[in-house]
Parts: sequence; C-alpha cells; structure tokens
Amino acid sequence: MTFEAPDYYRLDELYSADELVVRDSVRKFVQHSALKTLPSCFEEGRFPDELVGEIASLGLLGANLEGYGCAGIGPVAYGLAMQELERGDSGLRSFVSVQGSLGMYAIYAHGTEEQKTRWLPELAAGKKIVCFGLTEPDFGSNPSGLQARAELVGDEYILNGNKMWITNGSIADVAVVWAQCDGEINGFLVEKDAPGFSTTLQKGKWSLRASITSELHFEDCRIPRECRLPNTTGIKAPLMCLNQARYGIAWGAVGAAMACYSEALEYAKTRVQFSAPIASFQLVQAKLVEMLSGITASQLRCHRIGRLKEQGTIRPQQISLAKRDNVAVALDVARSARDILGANGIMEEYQSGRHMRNLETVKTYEGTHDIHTLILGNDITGISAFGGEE
Ligand code: TGC
Ligand code: FAD
Repeated sequence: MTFEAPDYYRLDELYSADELVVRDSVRKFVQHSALKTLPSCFEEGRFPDELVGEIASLGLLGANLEGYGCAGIGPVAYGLAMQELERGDSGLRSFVSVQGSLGMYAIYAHGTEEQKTRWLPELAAGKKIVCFGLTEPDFGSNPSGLQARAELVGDEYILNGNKMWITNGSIADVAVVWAQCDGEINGFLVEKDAPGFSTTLQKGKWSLRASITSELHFEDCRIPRECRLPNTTGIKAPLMCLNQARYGIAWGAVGAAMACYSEALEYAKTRVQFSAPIASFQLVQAKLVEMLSGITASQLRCHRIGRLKEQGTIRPQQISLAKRDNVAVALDVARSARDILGANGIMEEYQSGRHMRNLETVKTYEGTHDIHTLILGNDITGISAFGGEE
C-alpha cells in the first residue's frame, strides 16, 4: 500500500524548511528501509538491531540534545522525526525514545561532565545502548514508592532490587537505575557487566513485539561511587526525563494514526461490496471523517506543544494532555481502520492491526491514560485525586 500523509489544515506551511528536511529524511528511511523488516520483526518478536546504525547515522539518537555528538535539532523537528518512526512501528520509536529522551537525557540533565563525555557520544552513535529502569513489579503508576535500594559502602554503592518492563533492558550496555538512597530516590549508572546485575527477557507480549522488554535484577550489585548521577535527589529527577519521552510519544502517536488512516482510505476506495466501493457508503465515510478529524486535532496539538517547548515555556501538564489525547485518538483510529479492512484487518500483511496492538502499550506506558487524566484534574482543580496517604 502507498502512504499518503494526511495534512488537512496544511500544517506543512507552519514548519520550517529545516524541520521538513528532518521529517522527510526519516520518512524516507521508514518507507524504504525500516518497513521492509518491521512487520516480520513484530511477527517474530524480534528487535530490528540491524536498523540501529542507520538510525544513528540519521542523527536520531539524542537528536534534540546539544553537543557530545548529538544533532541538536529543535523540538518540532524532533517531534516530526518521532512521528515518522512510529508510522513504521511504535517499537522503533520506543527504542529511540528510551535511548535519547530517557537514558541520554538523564545523563545529559543530571550527570557529571565526566559521565556525559564518557557515555553520550557513543550512545548518540548507536555504539552503546542505554535503558531506563524506573518501574518495579509493585510500583508502576506510583514510582515514588519504589523499593530498589542503594547503599554506600566504602567506595562502592551496593544495589538491591528488581525492575520490570524495561525497554532495551537485555541489550543495554548501561542502565539508568532509580533507587532509594539515604531516604531519597537517586539515579545510578549500572554497566551490563557489573557484578550482581542480571536481566531476564520478558517473553509472550502481543504488543510492541519489535521491542525488547526486560526485568533487571540487582543482588548485592556493586558499582563505583562515581556511577551515581549527582543531580538526582528526589522523584522530580526521573519525572523530568519522562516529560521528554512523553513529548515524543504525543508526536509518535500521530504517525501510527496516519499510517492506519492512509491504509483504511486506500482500502475503502478499492474494496467493492454491494457493487460499489465501500468508501461510497455513508457509514464508512463517517468512520474515515472521524479518523481525519482526530488526526487533525492531534497534529495541531503537536505543533502547539512543539512551539511552546521551543520557547521553553511548556508545562509538564500540557505534555500530559497531548500524550493522553493523541494516544487515545491513535487507538480509536487504529481500531476503526482495522474495522474498515474487514477480515483482512486481522492479517499481518496489513499494518493497522499491528499498530492497534502496539498502541495498547503506548496507552499504558509513560503514565497511563488515567494517570494523565488525574495529573490534569489536579492541575485544573488544585485537588489531588490519586488516593493513598498524603
Ligand atoms: P508529585 O508530588 O506530584 O511531584 C513531586 C515533585 O516532582 C514535580 N513533578 C514534576 N517535575 C517535572 N516533570 C513532571 N512531569 C513532574 N511531575 C511532578 C512536582 O512539581 C514536585 O516537585 P517539588 O519541587 O514540589 O518537589 O509526585 P508523585 O510522587 O505524587 O507522582 C505524581 C505522578 C503520579 C504524576 C507520577 O508519579 C507519575 O507520573 N506516574 C506515572 C509513572 C510513569 O509515567 N512511569 C513511566 C516509566 S518509564 C516508561 O514507561 C518508558 S516506556 C518506553 C518508551 O517511552 O518508549
Ligand atoms: P498499574 O500502575 O498497576 O495500573 C493498573 C491500572 O490501574 C491502570 O489502568 C491505571 O491507570 C490504574 N491506576 C493506577 N493508579 C491509579 C489511581 N491512583 N487512580 C485511578 N487509576 C489508577 N517502565 C520503565 O521504567 N522503563 C521502561 O523502559 C518501560 N518500558 C515499558 C515497555 C512496555 C512494553 C510496557 C508495557 C511498559 C513499560 N514500562 C517501562 C512500564 C510502564 O511505565 C508501566 O507499565 C506504567 O507506568 C503503568 O504501571 P503498571 O503497569 O504497574 O500499572
């Protein structure tokens, strides 16, 4: 199927030439390279490691960071790149989000000069992989309660605890790990061969199958004291990283929705039932219009949060609204596209079903839909509805 990118409100006119160059180069990579392997990777449950070199050479790893071998592109160009990657597969965008917006950003924002110089250039070049370990088996939506512990003994920190659902976990050369230390959450850099550190691949996912998801285990794991990220005392430090990734997800979700809409529109125009293309039926047209309407609203939201981020005035809650709503729209669009494709919609050769399954994960990670609702409810009323003890 060919891909026709919907742009009903001519948003292309609002992007700079440089932003469009980035968008188009990633679009080309996804169309001509990534989409050749992504559907089979999803089917096989395999991460496409053969794409990492090309992704790095396009400057997409830590693309919006300055210096240390990073491309230093603006927030809108970065968002458009995430949109195009997720047009391929949410797992591909996830890899880039975790590497750049979570792992590299944690080192960039919270690390020492030595940690930045040591890690960022190799991570930007795709020669090393990083993961971000915040979630634990019993602490998902509420990471403030996390139980992993780090204790300073002589010149080493001793880490104990478990992380779960960690993207890139089993392939990472270094893990950014969040643990309690002296009564506060702190970040640590744990290299893959640190004594007492092991990972387990989480198998059996029916969503995000082209992405690695792992448990991390720390049993009296010893790391040098220089591996603590110095500026990370408190939950605010990892939450700052989540803002970066949630911003990228808001854009990425638009890409997945655009892929599904394009596939459904082309299919509807060519599939004949009752002696007419199904696109000629009012009910099918209504579905296509709802899809376009949602996508257009999401595109406008992305453009606006991009410019606010550029100005440096964006608030985390504004990102929450975009992550929440754009993923919800994308999931609705994917489900409608699957429906319009009829029985073909459940087949691997069509992409809408794959996007639909991926988007169930995207709705849950980086703050579930409902957690973002509560973040927004708190923001507009001033009253927290998360429950639990104050
Ligand atoms: P709370 O009391 O609300 O806040 C504590 C301090 O942090 C500040 N803060 C933020 N700062 C920056 N960015 C944000 N988004 C912030 N949210 C809160 C806040 O102002 C306060 O600062 P201060 O100076 O007053 O101390 O903290 P809480 O413990 O009650 O937590 C609030 C809550 C529930 C919203 C938070 O825990 C949350 O967002 N939960 C969702 C967990 C989550 O998103 N996990 C994601 C794990 S990583 C992942 O999923 C990767 S997926 C792979 C991929 O991206 O592809
Ligand atoms: P829970 O927190 O147990 O939530 C279950 C349900 O309860 C949800 O519907 C939720 O909205 C609801 N709920 C929870 N609290 C409330 C409340 N106060 N009020 C109302 N409803 C509530 N984490 C990382 O740290 N790093 C990663 O790289 C990473 N990658 C991931 C990759 C995948 C494929 C997946 C699926 C997850 C990943 N995660 C990662 C974890 C992800 O961030 C968590 O799954 C997410 O934060 C939700 O936590 P949970 O799954 O424990 O659900």
